[in-house]
Amino acid sequence: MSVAATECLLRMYDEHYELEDYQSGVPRWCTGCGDNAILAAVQRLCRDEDLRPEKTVFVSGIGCSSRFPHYMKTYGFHGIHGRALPVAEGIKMARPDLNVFVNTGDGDCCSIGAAHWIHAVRYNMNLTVMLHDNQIYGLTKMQASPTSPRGLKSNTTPRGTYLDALQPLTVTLGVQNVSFVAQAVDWIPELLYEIIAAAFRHKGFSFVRILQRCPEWLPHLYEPWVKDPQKMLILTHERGIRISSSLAKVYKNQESHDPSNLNRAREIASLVHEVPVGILYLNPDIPCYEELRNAGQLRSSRLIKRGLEAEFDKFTVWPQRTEERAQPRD
Ligand SMILES: Cc1ncc(C[n+]2csc(CCOP(=O)(O)OP(=O)(O)O)c2C)c(N)n1
Ligand code: SF4
Ligand SMILES: [Mg+2]
Repeated sequence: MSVAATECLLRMYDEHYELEDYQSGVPRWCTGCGDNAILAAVQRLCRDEDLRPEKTVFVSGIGCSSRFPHYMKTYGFHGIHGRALPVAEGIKMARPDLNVFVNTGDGDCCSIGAAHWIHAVRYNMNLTVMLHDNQIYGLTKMQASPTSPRGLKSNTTPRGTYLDALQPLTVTLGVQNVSFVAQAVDWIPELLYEIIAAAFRHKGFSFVRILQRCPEWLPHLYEPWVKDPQKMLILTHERGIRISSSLAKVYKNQESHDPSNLNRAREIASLVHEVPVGILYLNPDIPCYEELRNAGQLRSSRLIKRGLEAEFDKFTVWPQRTEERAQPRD
């Protein structure tokens, strides 16, 4: 065998990864927590896409769901509550070549991090964002979040919440430059995987809201939809996702939805009793901010040094030359 062929085979071997190559530690989530299903789907996706671990970053804020980066054998940043998105944007700006994923909770994204969320949609950077929506603050032991249903009793709302829940899908669909919005549920692994995979393949800010069960604090929250498949509305389309025939026999309530139809996407996002699952909206033509700004231009150490020196020079007060000072005045 020629040297070139051997090298080629070695490279192929090197660049093929197994599930174990992405698995790190033993997740500390409760038994039955939907975060486990999301982790399994993401590890499969990394394996199937052969993502190089050293070229992949998971960024999170604070919360149960935000422990996600600890369980991925890639780069990771378990950040500050509400700040996952700006950190991820900074990483993408400096290193547009990396695969950047964000895992954020409903408190993390829709409460303390809400301003970052809105602007991140508008900036449309190429990130894959998973909103783990258990409709509660899980880590801090059951406080109401903006997505909690009206009337929910919690530690901070002992008489029940007074307001209707904020709807992450309709909010995201209302922001300028929105380019990808989908919804998944942790209890249909096949679609969870397909939807996260489509989000990853989309170039732009891919926002996936995942209905995530928290058996510890809200064990019955999603029960009506888990128990009755007819309450789910599966969105299928050649430009969206397709479902297997075996799944189609169980989830018969389907709609062929063209994800380029923004108005229909908004109507679907506003449905009250049915839970839509699939891709609501997709627009591949929105430019990514990192490309508009030529991100990554300061990556080489030589260029970084030159850039820093140019910045510092702006503030330098040059000392007068000795000979100029020595000149007697007339
Ligand atoms: C600045 C700041 N404020 C508040 C907290 C306390 N805190 C930690 S996690 C959390 C909410 C987590 O809820 P969510 O984002 O929904 O994640 P989950 O635990 O449900 O996955 C809060 C309020 C904090 N760590 N930092
Ligand atoms: S408290 Fe809820 S969200 Fe947190 S790990 Fe347990 S089940 Fe999951
Ligand atoms: Mg939560």
